[in-house]
Amino acid sequence: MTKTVRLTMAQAVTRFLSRQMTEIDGKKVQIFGGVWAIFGHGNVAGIGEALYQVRDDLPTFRAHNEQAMAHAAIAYAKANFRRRFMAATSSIGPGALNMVTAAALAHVNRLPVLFLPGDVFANRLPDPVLQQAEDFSDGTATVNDCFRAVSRYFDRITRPEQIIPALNRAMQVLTDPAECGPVTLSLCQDVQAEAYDYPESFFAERVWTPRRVRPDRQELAAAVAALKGAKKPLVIAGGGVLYSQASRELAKLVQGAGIPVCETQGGKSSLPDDHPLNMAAVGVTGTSAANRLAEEADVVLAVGTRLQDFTTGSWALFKNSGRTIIGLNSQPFDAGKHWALPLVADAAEGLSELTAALKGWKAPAAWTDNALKGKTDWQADAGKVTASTNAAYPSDAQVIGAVQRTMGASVTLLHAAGGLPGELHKLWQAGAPGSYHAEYGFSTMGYEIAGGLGVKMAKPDEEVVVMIGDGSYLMLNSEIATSVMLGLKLVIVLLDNRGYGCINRLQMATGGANFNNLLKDSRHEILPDIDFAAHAASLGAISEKVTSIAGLETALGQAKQNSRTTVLVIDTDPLVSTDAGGHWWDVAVPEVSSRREVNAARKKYEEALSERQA
Ligand SMILES: Cc1ncc(C[n+]2csc(CCOP(=O)(O)OP(=O)(O)O)c2C)c(N)n1
Ligand SMILES: [Mg+2]
Repeated sequence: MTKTVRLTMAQAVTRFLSRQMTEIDGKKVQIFGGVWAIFGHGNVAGIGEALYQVRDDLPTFRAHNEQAMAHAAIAYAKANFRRRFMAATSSIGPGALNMVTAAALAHVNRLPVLFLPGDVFANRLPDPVLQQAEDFSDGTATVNDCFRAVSRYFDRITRPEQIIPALNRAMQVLTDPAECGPVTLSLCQDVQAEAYDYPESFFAERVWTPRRVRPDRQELAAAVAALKGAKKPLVIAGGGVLYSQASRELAKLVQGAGIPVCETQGGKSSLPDDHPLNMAAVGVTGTSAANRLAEEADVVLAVGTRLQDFTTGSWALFKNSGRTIIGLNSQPFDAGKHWALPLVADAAEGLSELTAALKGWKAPAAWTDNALKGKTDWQADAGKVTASTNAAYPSDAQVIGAVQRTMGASVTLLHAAGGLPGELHKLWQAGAPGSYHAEYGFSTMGYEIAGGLGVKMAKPDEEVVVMIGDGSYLMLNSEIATSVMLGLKLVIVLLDNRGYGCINRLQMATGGANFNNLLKDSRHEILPDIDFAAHAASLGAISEKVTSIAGLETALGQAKQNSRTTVLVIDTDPLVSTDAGGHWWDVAVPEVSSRREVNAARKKYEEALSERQA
């Protein structure tokens, strides 16, 4: 007879989660690093009580905002190269929906996270319960259906035994490199508390190791033939290189064949910035070194990238009309994009097999030498814009220079939205794989601080530096208090340009009037003068407003010594961004307007559109 144990559905969930394992560097560890939770009536009695039962095996962390706690969970998974992840549980209604944006963030970035929002009563007897939205025509609809569009797997648990196949499926999705993304198990409040005789075997320890798919023979042969015929080959390294931890295999291939590499936002730090063949950032926020090559490349080996518009310059960057793209990706959806020759495989496996098959083949030396020279030219340009200054309002690039000089390349640098992603993509000199943590798939304002917290949980011994604009800071800063509470130190550099600087610049570039972006251009009775240092101090951080680049460097030196989260605030110039490098980006400009500036921008826009090769 099957041995069973009588547990509530919620108790079964937490017990199951605590027994899922993985292996890192030959050591067995829990695959769930913990559960983030904010309780309400939809989860406190069910999941809340069940988390208490396992608190010594599976830690629970409390946050101040459900979106932020999900950000922390997602960043934790990314910093662990998807090898370990977390769950996040909320009440029903607003608590649950606060996590929907984060679910989309994880979906876009292909990152694993388990959402456990509470849901309405499956028995429907007390309806409508507090925070229940009633659908007039569909009795099965609840607000948690919003998660469907942004989950790789969504399920609503309306009977306690449904959790058995649902958690099996959840683990498959969370650990599959191709399918990987958010899983939402929407847990009806009454069912969380219902008991069932679960088979003991359901709670057996399981060890999940990442699947490394090897290439199909025909696809490999086609890719090798294309590369061997290349005169101007280029590798684009995307986030998949990091997720697969394939940096060594990438270096081996490109060093052997003399192929220059460029990196997407997600793929930056695949090779260290000082690797001679690393042309660094590609695309809209790319370096001149990378973009020059991208324009001419005849064979583009795109590894682990979604080929998002920032990478392809909205498909106007790759100008060689005879070009072939090889899509090396674990996900066929990505591998075959834009008529690429698909090479469906794990990045490390695919790169190794390409290296073996290309043995002895080298790209024309003139192409490789040209790349090396382009890199030197770019480094000279980058050095100019990041140099120190006495200006009252330094540029983002000058602040980046100060952070780089003081903190070095051994820190993990995190950012997500505003003007910083573009500047950091070009200018940050990354060190080890994963030391550059950009959330630029969804570019979610407010990811930064909570994301930094998740990274620090994954890498407690490393210095985690968060760079953030005033807009992002004001959108979501509450987890500064959590970082202090948990003793997880962050160094946060806040660039205050008094508004949405990058969108203001985009508005001007598309012919718009300065309107509703910078605070001064927005409807106001009193122009805000926000004391960010005082705000951060009120949340428990050490904080300081610095007035110069030199002052920032001194304060950063001190921040390294601090054991508590430190927030350094500096006023910056909202109008300046780095001209060097870069590429056109498709942002639709109005076809008719009464504004002369818009009409001029539209003309330029139409010219740029004609460059696109769809
Ligand atoms: C949640 C969210 N809302 C809106 C946007 C669009 N957006 C991108 S950057 C930006 C302004 C960011 O301001 P700030 O953080 O101060 O950075 P800055 O542009 O000034 O460098 C806005 C509104 C976004 N990316 N995310
Ligand atoms: Mg700003």
